[in-house]
Amino acid sequence: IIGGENSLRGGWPWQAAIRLRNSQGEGRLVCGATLISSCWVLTSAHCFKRYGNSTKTYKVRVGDYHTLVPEEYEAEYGIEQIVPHNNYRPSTNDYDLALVQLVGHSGKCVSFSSHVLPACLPLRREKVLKVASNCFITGWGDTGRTYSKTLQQAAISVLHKRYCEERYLSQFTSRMLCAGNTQEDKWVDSCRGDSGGPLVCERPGGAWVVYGVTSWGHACRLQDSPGVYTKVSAFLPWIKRVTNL
Ligand code: 4AZ
Repeated sequence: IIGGENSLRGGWPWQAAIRLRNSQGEGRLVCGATLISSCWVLTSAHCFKRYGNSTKTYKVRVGDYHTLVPEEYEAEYGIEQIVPHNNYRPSTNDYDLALVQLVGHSGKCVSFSSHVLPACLPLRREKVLKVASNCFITGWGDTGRTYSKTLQQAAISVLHKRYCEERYLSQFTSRMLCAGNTQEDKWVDSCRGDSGGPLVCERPGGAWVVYGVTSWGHACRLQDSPGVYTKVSAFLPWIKRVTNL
């Protein structure tokens, strides 16, 4: 996250991380993800481009804040199944969404706690610009110098789609959200390593809804190059079909 700040421990309890299983001890960060139920996380399909679709390659960590310090709420799960969207093609950014099922039994995988909870899904075709305010992106990705060891957060504005259409032309589709911060003095963006993680907003009433999944952009720090997020509200029938939620 560029232009962010340290989050509070437990402040974003649906934030998950997809990490490599078998590399030198720690297992490096591959992508962010969002817990949407006990056994499913939402992430972007392009997260599996580099290391492939084999479940054995990865693990999913929940409840984390500092990546190098073992913490009370943090836990890791194996992966039962990786389901990238069928229409995703690695050569474009459209349909950049995947569901990851965790290993568990009889519908229970992650145990929820104060620091580990799912985010709400949006309603079908829900318009984030109409209903939501107070939006944030979160992740352990590039801060401009290095990946962050602590979970970063940044307030971000969902922008009118025209803003991205003008800059990204036909690469920007109806299955994407455009977000950034247009203040001249403070540029906020997601970056390498944040992909797959959430763009959440608070609905009136207080529910936190995952409207976007961090997907792509021209750069992380260029003023005027907003970030592009997969629009979750365009994929609800698919999410329900795959997860049976
Ligand atoms: C990336 O390389 C990446 N600012 C993620 C998000 C954005 C750009 C690049 C959007 O994973």
